[in-house]
Amino acid sequence: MTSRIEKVHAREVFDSRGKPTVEVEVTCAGARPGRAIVPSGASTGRFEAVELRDRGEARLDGTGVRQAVKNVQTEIAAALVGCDADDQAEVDRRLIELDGTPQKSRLGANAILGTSLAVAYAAAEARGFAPVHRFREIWQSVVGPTEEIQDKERTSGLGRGMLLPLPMVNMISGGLHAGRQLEFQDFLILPVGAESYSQAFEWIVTVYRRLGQVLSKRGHEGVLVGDEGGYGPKLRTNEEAIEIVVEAIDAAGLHPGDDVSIGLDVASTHFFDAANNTYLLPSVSPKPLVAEQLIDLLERWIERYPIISLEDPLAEDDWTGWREITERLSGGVQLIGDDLFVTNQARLRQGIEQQVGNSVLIKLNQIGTLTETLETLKLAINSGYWPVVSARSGESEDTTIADLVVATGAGQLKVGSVARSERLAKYNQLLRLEESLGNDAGYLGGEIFAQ
Ligand code: 2PG
Ligand code: MG
Repeated sequence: MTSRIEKVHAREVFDSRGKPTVEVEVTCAGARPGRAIVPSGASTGRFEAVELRDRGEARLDGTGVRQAVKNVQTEIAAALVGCDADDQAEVDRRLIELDGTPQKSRLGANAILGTSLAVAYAAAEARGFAPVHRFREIWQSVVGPTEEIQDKERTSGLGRGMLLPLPMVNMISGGLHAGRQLEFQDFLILPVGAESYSQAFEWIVTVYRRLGQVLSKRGHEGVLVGDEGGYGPKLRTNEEAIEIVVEAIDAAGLHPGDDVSIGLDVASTHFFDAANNTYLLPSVSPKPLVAEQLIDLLERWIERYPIISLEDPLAEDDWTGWREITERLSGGVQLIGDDLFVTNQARLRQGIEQQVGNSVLIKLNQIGTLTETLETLKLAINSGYWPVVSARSGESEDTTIADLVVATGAGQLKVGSVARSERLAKYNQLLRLEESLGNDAGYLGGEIFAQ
């Protein structure tokens, strides 16, 4: 055994919203510790793995994670010390078994994920690997020696070699990330015409700057930002936000559609009235909308604006609405399930069987271990569903998703905007990887959507 786990340690640290979160350090014999920090969502899906917080305690309004930290230091450490950090699948299997609940609520998905990732980093340290190469090895072991990646038309080219991702970047924030100024959560851009990751990123930064100027010129706040660094202006309607982003793309000297397209995270679960099966969008209509009307509205916008990606256009429980939108729009638009699939293989499989969506957001902490995350990613690619690796709205200096998206060749990454260092930590790591990997990593960019 080259990477025997000697020590498992955890501490409470703080995320980009000043909320406590779990950091885990795992040390293999004779090596430096591997370390990971767990992210945290605000617009969480009901079916996500459970974040353990010290509810009921006065300290930090009950948001502390001391119990989760303690779980790592006691039960989890006892189960893992002596194990081989090179066997990620076995480590994750043990963690799942030790917890014993369907949503990892006993030990906490934060305790479990922090450990799972720190083990991967510890194995990298033990063998002197850069994290991206360790993640690559783990991905290959999930995919199998026979390269069980199937050539599905939509996802051909994904999941094989290493790839720098096409970034999907938040420009304007609404919903729960910006004090509910707008009902929709993210107004994003996808620099589909760029030829490399670094060019894509430069375009994004230019559009972001122009957007600030356009907002100020129109009399809006062009400086204040939401949880993910996107602007958080007080606009009247969701459509106004789209118009302003298009104007900013133009102002950057880029062509809306050919160079830079638009994506929306509708995050509709948060304005869905489950009792009546309706969507509450006061800025669009004083009367609640049924799914069909919301789809009509989105379809009109797709005709009017260069929108190529819609995330959670319908709520996490609205399978009927999801089926309808997939039937109507999946030919030309990426339909991403976030709250719907929660990186969960069983839910994604249900979606594939029912022909719901054509893309899945991949968030490590929605499911709680590295291996399960990669299993879901593999299922997506093999089923012709575009994977989009994603950060959470609460993040840290941890750069795991940057290394992971490159190592797996998943193709797309959603991190938030280009202001605020917990986001830039990832974008900058990608610049480093682009440089250090050179020809070992490709870039498909907007070609991903050519299939
Ligand atoms: C989302 C994410 C990231 P949160 O909904 O896609 O933008 O938000 O982490 O709050 O769930
Ligand atoms: Mg989302």
